[in-house]
Amino acid sequence: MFIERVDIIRVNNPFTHPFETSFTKFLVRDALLIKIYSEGHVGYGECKAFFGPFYCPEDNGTSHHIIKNFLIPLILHKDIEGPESFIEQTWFIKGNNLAIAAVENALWDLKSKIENKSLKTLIGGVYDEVKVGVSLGIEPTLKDLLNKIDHYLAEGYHRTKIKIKPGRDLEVIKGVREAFPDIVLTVDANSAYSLKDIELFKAFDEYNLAYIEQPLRENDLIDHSVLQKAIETPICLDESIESVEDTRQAIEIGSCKIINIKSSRCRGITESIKIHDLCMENDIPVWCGGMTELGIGRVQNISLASLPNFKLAHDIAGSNRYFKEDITIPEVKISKDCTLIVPDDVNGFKYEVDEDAIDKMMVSRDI
Ligand code: OSB
Ligand code: MG
Repeated sequence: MFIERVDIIRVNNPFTHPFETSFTKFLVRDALLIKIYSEGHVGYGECKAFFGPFYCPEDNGTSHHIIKNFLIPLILHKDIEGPESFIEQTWFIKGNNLAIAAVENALWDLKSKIENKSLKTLIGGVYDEVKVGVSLGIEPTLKDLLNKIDHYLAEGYHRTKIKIKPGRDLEVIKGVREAFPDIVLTVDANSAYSLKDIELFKAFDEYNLAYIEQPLRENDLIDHSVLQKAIETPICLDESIESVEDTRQAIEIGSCKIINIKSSRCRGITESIKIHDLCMENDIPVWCGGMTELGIGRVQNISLASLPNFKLAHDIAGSNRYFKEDITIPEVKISKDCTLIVPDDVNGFKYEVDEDAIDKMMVSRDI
């Protein structure tokens, strides 16, 4: 594919309700979109970075810089084979996975359009629909959180995940469990704890959590292994897993029993498939994580989650979970039994990007 042009567009889309994690409180989804033009087609990618370096060291400023000054020069006015060969070319760049993934994702979209095959077909997906879970932020009071849980259970969400942080953990879990004794419940600490908190995590065992997501810091594979051996509840790694090598090490030393794959955190779909395959060989179920993305990223997540070892409910909600308006036609919408249909050339279902919606949300562009 000969790459004729690349645009970087920055958009802002307000959340309908503030989303608070252990690291910050989000009011607006500030995002970078990438458009890659080739042979009469446009491939779209969404950079999953945030306005600041909270979830990982990247933010939209650093991602923009890396995309513009290091990634675009690798492909612009060049004939490239596709997303996999692009990833090989990024070997010299340390970190900056979210920036790399944005371009890689756009190249998958371009490949899909040029070959007229769905992403599901290109990567060998097997599911026609995927199950949806909900991720709920830290709320001002327990009552607010219980109301939110009630609301999303009524919509049929298959798993309820609540964010925790030091000081807002055991009491919250206890309160939620008492109110909802039977729901599939998980917690996400976003790396806010250390092994000093081991007694706290032992206390979580009483509440029948399906897993604890990323309790310790991202680099603490060894400490996660110590923690996993001390508690019954499975650990699910998120931030710690950026590559198939991280995955191999985590599995070898028993740092987790489940992995959340975010293609953005792992440089894209190419590496995510390898992580998926290694987990499958080792009986480690995976699910698709989310970054409160807009429609472009959301739709690509749905396709990735069609691979066979994506066995648990995903953080790929309908767009209306976070936003009043989104940037795909149709909007990403959950079905009656709270699943999302995987776009596919077999069922003929596909999403288009809504350029007018992007125009309305645009705050700057670099073209
Ligand atoms: O750790 O999974 C996470 C949102 C922003 C940053 C990190 C995370 C999250 C979520 C929301 O939990 C997932 C979603 O619904 O997109
Ligand atoms: Mg997480």
